[in-house]
Order: sequence, then C-alpha cells, then structure tokens
Amino acid sequence: MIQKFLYGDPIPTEAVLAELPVCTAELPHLTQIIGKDDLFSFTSALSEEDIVYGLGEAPRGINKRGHIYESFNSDDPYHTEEKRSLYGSHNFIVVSGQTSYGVFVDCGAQVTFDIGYSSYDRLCITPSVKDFTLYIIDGKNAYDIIRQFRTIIGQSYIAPMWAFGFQQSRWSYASADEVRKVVAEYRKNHIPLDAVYLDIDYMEAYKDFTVSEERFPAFKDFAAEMREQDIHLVPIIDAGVKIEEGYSVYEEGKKNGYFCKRQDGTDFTAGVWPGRTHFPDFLNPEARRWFGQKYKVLLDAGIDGFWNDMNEPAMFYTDEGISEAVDYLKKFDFECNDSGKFFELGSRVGGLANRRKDYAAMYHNIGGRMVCHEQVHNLYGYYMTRAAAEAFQELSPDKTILMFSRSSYIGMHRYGGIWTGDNQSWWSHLLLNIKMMPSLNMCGFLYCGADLGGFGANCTRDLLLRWLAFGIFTPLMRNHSAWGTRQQECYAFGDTQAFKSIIDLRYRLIPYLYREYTNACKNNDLLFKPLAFDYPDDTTARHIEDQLLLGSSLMIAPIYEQNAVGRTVYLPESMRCVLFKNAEVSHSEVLPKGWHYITAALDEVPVFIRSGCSLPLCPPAESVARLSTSSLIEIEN
Ligand code: MIG
Repeated sequence: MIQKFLYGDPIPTEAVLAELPVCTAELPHLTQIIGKDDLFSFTSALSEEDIVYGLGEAPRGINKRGHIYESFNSDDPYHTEEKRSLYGSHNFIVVSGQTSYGVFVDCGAQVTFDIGYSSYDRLCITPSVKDFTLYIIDGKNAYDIIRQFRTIIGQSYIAPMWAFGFQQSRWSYASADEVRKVVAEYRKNHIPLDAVYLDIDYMEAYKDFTVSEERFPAFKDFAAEMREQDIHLVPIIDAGVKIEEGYSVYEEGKKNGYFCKRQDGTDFTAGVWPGRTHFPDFLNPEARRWFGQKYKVLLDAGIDGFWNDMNEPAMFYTDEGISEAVDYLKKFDFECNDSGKFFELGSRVGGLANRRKDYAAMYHNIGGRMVCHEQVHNLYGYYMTRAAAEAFQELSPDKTILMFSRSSYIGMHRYGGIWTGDNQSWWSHLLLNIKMMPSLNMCGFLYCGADLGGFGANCTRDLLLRWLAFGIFTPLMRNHSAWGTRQQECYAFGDTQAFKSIIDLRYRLIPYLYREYTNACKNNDLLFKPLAFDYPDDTTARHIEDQLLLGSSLMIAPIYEQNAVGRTVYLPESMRCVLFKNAEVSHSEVLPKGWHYITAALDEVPVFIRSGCSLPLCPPAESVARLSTSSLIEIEN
C-alpha cells in the first residue's frame, strides 16, 4: 500500500509516474514535528534490530544506519566516510525490522536524513523547504516495499547490449591517434573491448557539440573506422555552455532565453572548463527540447553513446565569488597574528567552487514562474539527461543510445544510467562500489558502475585486477582515470594474461547478465540484492554487506582487500562454487550452507550458483558483436 501526502505546493519532479490520490489520513509510522524556521521534520523510533536500506548513491554501507546524509547533489571528488552528499539525490529509504515501511521524500531541494546519527534509536528526515510530497509505503518486507516503489516510478532505462562490453576511458585520450593506440593495444593483447571514451579534450575549447578539427580530423570517418573494429566512441557532454560570440549553441540559447538567469533577469554566469559559461535551463521544456536536439550533430557522425558530466551543476567560480574574495584580500590585515584569520583567508580563496550562495543566485523558468535554483538543485542533472533521452527517441527511434549521467535524481532512472563519479584508486572504494550497487538498484538505477581502478590517485596492478573481478558483474564496466594519474589501461601494468582472464569471463557471462538485467528493468526488480532479500529468515545473511545476489541464479563474494589470497564467504544455502581462470572452470564444487574460506588468485574469479539454478555461458569473444549467444553451455547446480 502506498500513501501520498502533500505539503505546500511542491514543484513537480515527475519522479513518480503513478497517479495516486492525496491522502488526508494521519501520517503512518512517522511523527511530524515543526522545528526551526517552521520546517517540518519527520521522526520515528528505530529499534535495535532495524536496518535502513536505500539512498542510492551515498557513502557507507548497505545499511545506512548510524550516519547522516544530505541530499544535495555535489561535485566532490573525495568520497571519504564522513561525507554526507555525493552527485545524486535518491530520497528513498526503507526501515526494515519488526515493522517495515518505506519513505520517499519527493523534493528537488536539500533533504537531510539523520538515520540514527544524532541518536542511534531515532530516524529524522528534514526537508529544507516547506513544499514537497511524501510517500509512505507499507508491505510484507523491505524487498516487497522496494518493488512497490519501483512500480510507481516507472521502468528503468535499458541500455543496448554492446554497453555490456568492456569500456576504456581516460581523461583524456586527446587525439584520434591516441584512441587508435588504445584500441590497437587491446586488440593486440586479445583483451575484449567495445568502447573508448572521449573526455573533454575532444571538443574545441570545451564547447559542447563541437569536435576539435585539429585533434580529431574527419571525425565521422574516424567514428566509422572505429566501428569497423567494433569500437563505439562515447563522447562527454558538459552542462555549461561556453560564452563565445559566434558559437551557435551560445547564440541560440541567449537569443531564446534558454539559459538560467540571475534574479535581475540577466543570464547567470559561472566558470567551468570552457571558462565563463551559461547553464541551459533544463527545467524549462522548451530549453530542454532545444538542448536535446543538439546531440544530433554527434548522432549524425555515427555516435551512439554519451555521458553527461558536471551537471550538479558543478561551478568552479563565479565573478561574484571572485570579487568577494578579492575584496576580502584587499581588506585583510596581513600583519595580524591570528591563525584563525589566516585559515579563513585560505577558505575564502579556496572555497570558490560550488558555493551555496551562487546556487541561490541562479533562477529557472518553470511554467513562467521564476524559481530559485536551490529549490530544484537536485533535479538539474536529471533534466539534462532527460533532455538528451527525449531527443534520442525522436532522432534515433530504432536504435537505443547509451546514456548515463553523473548527477541524478529518482526519475532519471527512466532516461539513463549513472556512473558514481570521481572515486579514488583506493581499496576502500572498491568496497564502496560493491555496497552501493544494491542501493542504486533500489532507487531504480540499474545501468550503473564505478570508475574501475579508481579515478583519482595512482592505481596498482592488484587493485585493478580485484576491481575488475567485481566490475565484470556491473552493467557499466568501465576503466576510467583522471588527468595526471598513471596510465590505467589493462596493458599498462606489464603482463596482460590476468586481465584477459578476467575480462574474457565478463564476455562469457553477458548472456546471463543481459538477460537478468533486462528482466530486472522490465519487472521493476533488482539486479543486485542484499542476501537478506532472498533469505529473510537467515539472521546471519541479514547482516552481510560484502556478498551480493546477482540476478536469479548467482551470488558473488568479491575480494576487496590488498594482499588477500581469498576470503570468508557465507553460503545461506548449499551452492556450487565455480572458480574461473582464463575464463574456464578451473574448480567446481558443491558446498554446504555455512561459512567457507575461498581462495582466488589475482587472475581468478569465484562465482556461486544457487541450488536449482544454472549459469549459461557463451564462448568468449573480443567484442559484443562477435559473441555467439546461441552456443551456450550451462553450468548447473
Ligand atoms: O572537473 O571531464 O567525473 O569522469 O574525467 C572534472 C573531466 C571534470 C569529472 C568527471 C570525470 C571526468 C572529468 N570531469
């Protein structure tokens, strides 16, 4: 049962598609209190055994309990444990215990979830505005509640099958020749590959929908040359549009009033990669349509996949921020002997990016009404991606375009996937990746993945191998790394056999993965599930966070610790443990329910087949197009 409660006059988010009547009965499960600045808070007692699921893209565990989270999409590349916000806002939680219920706070502004942080036995949800919609969901258990929620938000985006191939990215492959070299290395080493990413340097001066003539001459021919080798090029699109006389995207946006405004009606300006930019007002349907149509120039060049970046939106600086900092510097008493003042000086100058003050100075045109960006901040990336996806339906009705975004909100799951942004080459971020997958699925995001090997910092061979050994199970399987870090391609660490061993297995698994993935999309189900969802009466399984159920037949238990030769694995029932090496079965054994120690070398991957299930495998191939999915073998349990 789902009940909808309306507070004030919320700006529609279109996260929920189902038409539900507004409920006037008393709010179940939660106590409503009115606190500071007349804002509502919703609280409830948490009992000892309660687990709180949800929040999609958020730090920490599958059980979100014990921490505080702030839904406010942020461009922060240091995903450390104490962080409260990442790039997406997915305001859906499920309290699972003696009684279970789900809560979705539908609101484009900031929402705070204190989940047993201030007080371990209290849940407290506080929207930062007075206008929002609250959904309360009752059901048999957490899994049932999640599936009801998924039903009202509509079916998840289904990516094309080629997007289940292995993808190589880097900031940046800055010329066609560099891309050719990457492809040649993969093909030479017989490591499968289906896509190479183009980061911001493919553009002319970071201008969206342009391609540098100098670095990527005859781009259309180049795309065709890549397609002949079964390689899809996937260019990035940034949210900000460069201010430059004569640049058509800028000129059209300006002339038609499609950019976000300042309060005085002038176009809002912030500095991002291209220098000073304007932000398209994706919340205005006309502007959205206009921007979406711009992707055509790349579709026409043979491109069939995109990633939308910097759409929180990220701002490096504004002129207002800079002049405030300069004024501060001018008045600063450098003779003073007060360390506190010097710290403040540092943050005044270093704190120019993503200022709340700048977001508060930006306005949208929503149905003719000027709406402050703060009210709809969390919807911006969602609506950018929606702009693209709606245009694709029109421009490419017969071919699914790969689309995923950095920033997101629930509702965007119908238009594309997400990648989880700028993680680091840290072992802890491999574990974070594992724990985040089921939470993302709960909120509708199925085509997703992290930057395998880690984006920031320098990766090592063992970390990349272990990360790939988990990444072979995630729909988006992309190795991506930041400018200035060491090369992170699978051929950059010496011998390539181990990499081939793991990635070949991914391709053998694609028939299973793609089937389970599309089924999960169509049936509003999860691809990755916590063990508790299928073994609800098993009290040990209930608390396991580093093993996941994958589709209907498999359980996985990735190794995420440096130097580990194996790990302990809990089997909630008897399962067949299959160890793969060089994508062949090197060991296979039925193990009883209970704890086991499983060893796996860096080039090996263990997979657990549930009882009564079977795992189909196709022969390996170097691209999805070359997979022969009709000659399947089945490993049974
Ligand atoms: O300010 O385009 O998350 O994947 O490589 C950094 C450069 C901008 C952030 C993205 C990352 C991408 C990078 N971008």
